[in-house]
Amino acid sequence: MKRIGLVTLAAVMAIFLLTVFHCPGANAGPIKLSYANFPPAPTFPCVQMERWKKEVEKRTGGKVLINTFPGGTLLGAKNMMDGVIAGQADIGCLCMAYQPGRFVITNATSLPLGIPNSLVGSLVLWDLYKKYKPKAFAKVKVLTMFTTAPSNIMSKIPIASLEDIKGVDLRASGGAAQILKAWGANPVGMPMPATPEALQKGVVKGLFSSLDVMKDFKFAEMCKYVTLTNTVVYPFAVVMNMDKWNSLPKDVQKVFEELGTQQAAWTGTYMDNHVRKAMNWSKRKQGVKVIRLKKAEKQRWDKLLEPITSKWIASAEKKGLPGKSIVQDIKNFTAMYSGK
Ligand code: 3IO
Repeated sequence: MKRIGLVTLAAVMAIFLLTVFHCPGANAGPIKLSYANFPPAPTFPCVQMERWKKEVEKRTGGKVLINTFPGGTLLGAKNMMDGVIAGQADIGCLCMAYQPGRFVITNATSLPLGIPNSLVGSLVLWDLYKKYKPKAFAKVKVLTMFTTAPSNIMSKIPIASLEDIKGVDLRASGGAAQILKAWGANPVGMPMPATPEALQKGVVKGLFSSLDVMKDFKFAEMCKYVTLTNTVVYPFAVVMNMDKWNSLPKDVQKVFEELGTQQAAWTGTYMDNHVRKAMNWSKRKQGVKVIRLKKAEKQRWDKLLEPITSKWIASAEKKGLPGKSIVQDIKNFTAMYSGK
């Protein structure tokens, strides 16, 4: 009798343990997802990441927990896409300008087409992605996209004319680098997190990007001049490992899907406000001088950008892409979201 009781007890315990540890859903904890980002925590790609994390955790009622990795601690600027595809991180945020040949369609938002701010840029980019579903993203689930505010020149030396900018080493990537080249500067390509050291060592005399970085990377301490050009944005994507995405319950997928457009708009609005704050701080606390190009000078600068878009269309069509309609769509979406 005693032996049968022990055997029964052991069997009951075995069934209990199997149920607890092998039946997903019965007693499974929250779904944990890692989210990698390349720049430091205080910068806008990471600020939007923390906001997305908070929204997801709230909207799923704690069913999903997001573990964030800012500052390139899990994946860096250039291996973000491949790292997410390989599953080294579940989610990753990347700047498409760092691999211009890889993200041809979405990088067309970096053509000089007059995107006026980050909110409009982000909505335009997200619509462009949804319309064309570029092959470059076939292996991942795209959660959202957004752009920076338009780029301006931040430099250690004052730049007020084409003569001033000629041959000057300035850091920029992707489409923004093409703009600098057209103006006669010497564009030096590198991801944003490498820029503080390049400025410190004097490898570059400045950079061409959105002005949030004057404060968030403290560039105002080294770059005492800002030449306003408000030309071209940098496009970003947040991508998720496809198998991980497919493993998510339907209700969680729905929360992520609903956040796509909302997150693009939130990030755009955050960026536009933050650029204003960063410039107020730069002027008041860092004595940064803002240079506005004289009207005739601005016309010379604009003129040099004219061939860029038609050249891009020709090269896109050569690759079998509908270059002309991509550009037209960016213009139309921009007019629509600018209220024109
Ligand atoms: C950017 C990248 C990382 C952190 C803050 C940032 N603000 C603007 C950018 C745009 C960008 O990727 C670049 O390289 O200029």
